[in-house]
Amino acid sequence: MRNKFMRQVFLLLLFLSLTFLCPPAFAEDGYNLWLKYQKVENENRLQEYRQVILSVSVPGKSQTCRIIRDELKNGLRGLLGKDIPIGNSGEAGSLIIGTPRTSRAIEKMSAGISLDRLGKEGYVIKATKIDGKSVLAIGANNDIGVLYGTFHLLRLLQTHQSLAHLDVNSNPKIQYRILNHWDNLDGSVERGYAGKSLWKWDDLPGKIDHRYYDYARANAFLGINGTVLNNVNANPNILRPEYLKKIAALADLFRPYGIRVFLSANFSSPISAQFAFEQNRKGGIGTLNTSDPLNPEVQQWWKNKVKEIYDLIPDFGGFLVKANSEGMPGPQDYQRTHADGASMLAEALEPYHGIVMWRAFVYTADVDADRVKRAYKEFVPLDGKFHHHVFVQAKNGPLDFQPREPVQPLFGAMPKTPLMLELQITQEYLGHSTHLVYLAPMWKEYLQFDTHAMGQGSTLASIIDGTLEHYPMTGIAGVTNIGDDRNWCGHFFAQANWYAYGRLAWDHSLTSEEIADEWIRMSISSDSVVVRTIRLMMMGSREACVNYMTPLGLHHIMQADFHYGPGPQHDTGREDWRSTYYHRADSIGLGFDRSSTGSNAVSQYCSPWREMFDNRTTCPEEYLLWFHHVGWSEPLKSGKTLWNDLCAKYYSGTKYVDEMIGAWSSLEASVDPEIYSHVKTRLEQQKTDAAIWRDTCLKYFQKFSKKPIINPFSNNLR
Ligand code: GCV
Repeated sequence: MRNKFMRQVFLLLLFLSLTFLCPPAFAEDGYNLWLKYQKVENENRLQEYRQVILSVSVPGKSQTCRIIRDELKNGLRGLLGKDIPIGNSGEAGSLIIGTPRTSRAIEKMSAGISLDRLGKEGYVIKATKIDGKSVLAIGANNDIGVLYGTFHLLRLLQTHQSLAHLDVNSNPKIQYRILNHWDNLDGSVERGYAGKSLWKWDDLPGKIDHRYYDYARANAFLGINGTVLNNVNANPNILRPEYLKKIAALADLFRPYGIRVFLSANFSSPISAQFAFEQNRKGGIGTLNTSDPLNPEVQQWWKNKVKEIYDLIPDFGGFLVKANSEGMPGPQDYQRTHADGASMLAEALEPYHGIVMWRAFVYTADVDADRVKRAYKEFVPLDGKFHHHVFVQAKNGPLDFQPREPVQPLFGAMPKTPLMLELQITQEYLGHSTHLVYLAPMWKEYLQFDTHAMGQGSTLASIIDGTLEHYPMTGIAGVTNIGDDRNWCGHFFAQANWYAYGRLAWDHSLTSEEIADEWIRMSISSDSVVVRTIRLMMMGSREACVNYMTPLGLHHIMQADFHYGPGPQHDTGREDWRSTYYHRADSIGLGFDRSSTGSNAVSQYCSPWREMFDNRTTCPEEYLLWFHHVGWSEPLKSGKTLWNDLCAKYYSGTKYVDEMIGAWSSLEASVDPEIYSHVKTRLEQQKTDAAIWRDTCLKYFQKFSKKPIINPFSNNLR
């Protein structure tokens, strides 16, 4: 009896110790993003790392240095499976990390290599000898560069790269690498599909959610150095003193991670609520009855507000503004130009080195009958008229973050105004957080697009990184997909898009495949079959999405407002929000004629694109129905008629989703079970949705083409 009891106690103790002392190696809910620091499975690599990293020296007293020490302590313990001594003084260590000011060893190393060209944020990582001792050194001019270098090293370890002969020199290609949150003050997120806003306004500034630190770590890992906290459809209350205190608490927290805080500002902020009420319009938070940018009282109001902000947040980044767009107020309400409005704000910010990011997402109907021409027509005449602290921030395409659109022709057409590229990480038009769509290939398509603005080689990347037109400041913005869901992004694979945005913002020359590999290895597994299978799934996923939603240049044929499912027949009343306005299906054919005999949107592009887009036979087929109204029976490059090719594209899109399901299923035994079933469930929904897209669109267009729907993969006629 006693023995039985003792055995039970022993078993219970064993169970408790196994459960609590050795938690499962991989209990995966997606929270840890790319900061998992799993123990290196490859035994040879593990031994190499253990031999190279015997001890670490990170001298320096700043908060950033403390963060580096903590991150390394955690990271190395996880990756190397043991504690590595980490010192904060002296030079003893086989891994030495610092600036010439904090570390004599780094100072000595920097005598041999110049750190000057690394600027404020760059770093070197070098296997070298200092005082005759072999060391691995991470050096930079500033602590923040050192933090970025440390994360680079942690990425190398997490992806099992060799440290032998390491000689890395890294510098961001773009200066402002910013996230745009479309988060509202009530906690909702416009176009957010991952829960509510991260920012718990009611709790701030007193209560700091630990998640803010992890947000900062994840972003610093990527080199993201700015965050716009609130929606561009800005609530003026964000500039009230009580909110500024909350924002200052976040700014203090983000600062040591190199992240500056920016705010979306409502152009009507200076207007009093009472006046607005009397005028039956939306009010501001001021005392004035105008927000005319040329009015001295308005100018002074902004100067005062800016001073108030900088008193609380000395490194405040500046304002993002959506003006005279989708009902937002702006300078045109007073017959002033976008340049007048942006420059007035920039003047207020200039003494503090703040900037204005003025959005070019405008489409006032009376500018042109064709919506996609409007931003160009409004902004190009203003080139050279903006204050030098203003960016014009433009979306990648001229319409609105469609699965595919041609490049926004503003890029290359405003050489005197720094243009900031706005990408959308959240999948507003690409299946929200239900569809697996890896966006890096899409972003690369834009970045590599040769605008020919200054002859061959004038890529979009060279415009936004300033090498082509020598912009004095350069920037990129990504509308985030982050919310308070436990896994941050809703779909586990949507984390890859946040990751890819950050990596491309730092270095747009990275390939989509390289970025996918890094992400898979850090987030899922380093097993070569797993990596290859998932990389293949990811790489074709965006093209598949284009094919099952909007192939051959179709656009904006989704459900009104929700923008999730198909709505080729949708009619919201306003002409340029109707699907039929964009696809123009009729008995003759399909597509919007934007050629020189149509709306002439082609004229906004540089030669030779202008001529190529204009000509039905030279227009790249991925943009065919964007630029041309094509007859149902006209032949395409495939040899098929437009109608048959359209059917084939829709079917190939849905087939790809089937293939992704097959590929993912083959990995069931190799990936974490929670991740496996989370993704599997979403892929099944994607399959259903893709088929709905295909069938709804083809059946709708069939009413015009009067031709049978052909599935080229089964030869069924429908
Ligand atoms: C923030 C599209 C979206 C809107 C968004 C707008 C913009 O129209 O549907 O939700 O508003 O773009 O970028 O300003």
